[in-house]
Amino acid sequence: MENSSSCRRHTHDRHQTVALNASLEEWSRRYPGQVTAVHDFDADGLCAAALWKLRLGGSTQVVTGRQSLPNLQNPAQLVYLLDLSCPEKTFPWPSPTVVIDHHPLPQQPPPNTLLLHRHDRCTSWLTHELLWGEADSQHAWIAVLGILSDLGDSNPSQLLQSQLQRWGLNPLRQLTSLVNSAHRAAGDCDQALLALTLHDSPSQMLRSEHPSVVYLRDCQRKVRKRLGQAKQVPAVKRGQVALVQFSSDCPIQSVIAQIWKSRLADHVVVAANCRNDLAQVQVSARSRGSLDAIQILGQIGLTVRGHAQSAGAVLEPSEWEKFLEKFYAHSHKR
Ligand SMILES: [Mn+2]
Repeated sequence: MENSSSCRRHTHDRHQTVALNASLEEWSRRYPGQVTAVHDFDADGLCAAALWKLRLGGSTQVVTGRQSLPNLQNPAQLVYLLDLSCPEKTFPWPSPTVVIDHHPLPQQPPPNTLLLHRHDRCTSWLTHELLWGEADSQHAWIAVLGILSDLGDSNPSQLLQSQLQRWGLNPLRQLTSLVNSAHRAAGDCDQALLALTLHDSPSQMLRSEHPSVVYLRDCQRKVRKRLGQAKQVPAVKRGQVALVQFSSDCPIQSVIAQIWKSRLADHVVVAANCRNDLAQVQVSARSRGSLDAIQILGQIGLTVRGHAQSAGAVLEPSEWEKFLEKFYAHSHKR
């Protein structure tokens, strides 16, 4: 094992992309063997994986829960970790690892890790820049689906604006929803990855009758039905927190949180999906303006991870019950 000084970190410098590119090239030369990508399940993670696969052609593995990284059966010579943060101290595989990501950095990254990090990008955008160059490539539309999913349509990104002009907002939005429907329906995310790598343009993918796209449309119908049910549930407001609690077999809590966030400017929205099928509670928190969801929820005993305005957690039902007690107790003090 190499010591932690072999971990190279590039962030916040002036020529970020150039520096990141140079280190990636160096690492690719140093480890010319098989590559594997371990990636997130949402549109950003899937689009990053598609851009990676189109460029490097290795095997991919989606992580279905964000709680832990998988044990790889046959670790490649070089592993890429896409859109999944970088863990503290170790990976569950021995291989050197390239992390392409935009989440907060760990205090102590594992040894032999190359961190390609920018907090002002999403992962699909950064992956496109690193593997396909800064100009729009033929696959730029794939990167843009990740931007729409993670950063929205008003980000000043050149890449986003030029692709919006070329394809229009609606088709790109429809595809973003289609790609996200795989995990929201608790379905097979590899179908979304396959669909992204098989089609040459947004219009081609939208019109496609390929089984992967047909599958995604089925997922989308299921998600719409479940969302229609969960949208009926009212929010309970206490202090600065608005709680929406429901039970669904589809992990749609982030969509519900997003919907409520747009209605409630002065509250941290907590959407909690009591997954009876998994015996866990999946929590998604969203906030606007200067409201720091991580901090505000921390004060009432709910630890969520992620960004200040977009965070989440998975709890055991007993932990959730404890939080509910604090949530209601907290309100009496006000
Ligand atoms: Mn992301």
